[in-house]
Amino acid sequence: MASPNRNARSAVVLGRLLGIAFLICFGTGLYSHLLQDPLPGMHFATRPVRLYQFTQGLHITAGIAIIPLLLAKLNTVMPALAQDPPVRGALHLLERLSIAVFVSAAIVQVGTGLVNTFQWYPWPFPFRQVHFALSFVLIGSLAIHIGTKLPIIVRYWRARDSYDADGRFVHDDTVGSELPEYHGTGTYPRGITGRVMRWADGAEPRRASRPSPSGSSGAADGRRERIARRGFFTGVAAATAGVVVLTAGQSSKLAEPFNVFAPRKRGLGPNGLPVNRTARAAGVLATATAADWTLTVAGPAVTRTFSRAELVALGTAEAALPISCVEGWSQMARWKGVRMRDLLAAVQADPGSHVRVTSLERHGGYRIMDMGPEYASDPTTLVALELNGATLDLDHGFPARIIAPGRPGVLQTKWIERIEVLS
Ligand SMILES: Nc1nc2c(c(=O)[nH]1)N[C@H]1C(S)=C(S)[C@@H](COP(=O)(O)O)O[C@H]1N2
Ligand SMILES: [Mo]
Repeated sequence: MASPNRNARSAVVLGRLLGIAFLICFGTGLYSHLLQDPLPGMHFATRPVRLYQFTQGLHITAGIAIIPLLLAKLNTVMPALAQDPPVRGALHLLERLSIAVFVSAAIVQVGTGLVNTFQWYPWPFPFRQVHFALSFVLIGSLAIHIGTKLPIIVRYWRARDSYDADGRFVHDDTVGSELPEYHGTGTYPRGITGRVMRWADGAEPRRASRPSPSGSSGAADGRRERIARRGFFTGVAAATAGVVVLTAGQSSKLAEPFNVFAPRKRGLGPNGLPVNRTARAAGVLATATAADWTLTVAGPAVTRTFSRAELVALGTAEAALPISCVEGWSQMARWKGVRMRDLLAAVQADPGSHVRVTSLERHGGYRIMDMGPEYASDPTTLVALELNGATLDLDHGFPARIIAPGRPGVLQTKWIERIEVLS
């Protein structure tokens, strides 16, 4: 009986799924990156307000699904990795190099990304920049890989061309570098003991299933092969669905009851919302609780300062907006405060301005945040003072924080002290 998964058709089926997952990750990742580092003149959608919750949830979920799919794919093509001779010409070298680059980049990308969702950054380099650069290495080597494998992909794209009437996998020896077929027990070409994978050679019949080594009937052999294949793919599907369902609860309410693996749980934390960095960790305990705290709003001509009591008197606007962290957790919340555009009007600035917000935090990448006019003028963009019906907790940004629609959590600046109109 042939191996259930060590054939070109299985490699193509898994490759398709991986290709989709990598493209989802690339697209949603690019979107997330540009939201945080926009190119000049870029404008972003502010509706639906949960847009980023959706795209980033997709990013993390597809990234997690890649893990079992990649393991299954590596298992499927394992014999080809140990092939002999290792290189059979220039095109083959390119093909093998692109796979080596792709697999190692994928392991680093998915591994560091996964660790990152647990808010753990144990490396000395800036995660986002490295993740961004590596994504182009990944997509580039993936494109080369797909290009060099195109004949096999086309040939085995549809199931009905890959199996004979008995359900046995059918080899096509016209395809040059395809996977060897499982062929009994013995030694790998490179001296690895195990099941022998023989390379298709001219002696084998074209477009015909191999005769059964056990001598059993084709139909019985085909049935066993089908059952084994089904077992393999059911296992892969269960593993993939398992990791997705057991973590998606951090960004989707639907999957919430099954959230076993994801680091953040809904509804836990002050004001019923998880905290990403506490006031203590941010070093703002003293400045955020100081009685003389004020918010400065600097317009092109007029600058005003507001005490918290003055803001509370103005702060009657409400909005339902999620915190959607780049690390994959999201949660909807009810906010109350002063509209950004009303504060801009108070200093005679155009509501369609670029705005820079500064936090009380002295260090780190969250200290300064810029927002474009699409956010500054949006009626749901608030300087928030209340969260879920109570005063904003110190860990959620007291005395005041920013909340805006459709933006990553990193841009929802806490413990703010200054709003500056840029243009
Ligand atoms: N000043 C400041 N603002 C910040 C942060 C921070 O560390 N410092 N963390 C950001 C991140 S990464 C997220 S996800 C949200 C989380 O808000 P929460 O802790 O109120 O849930 O706050 C954002 N605002
Ligand atoms: Mo975050």
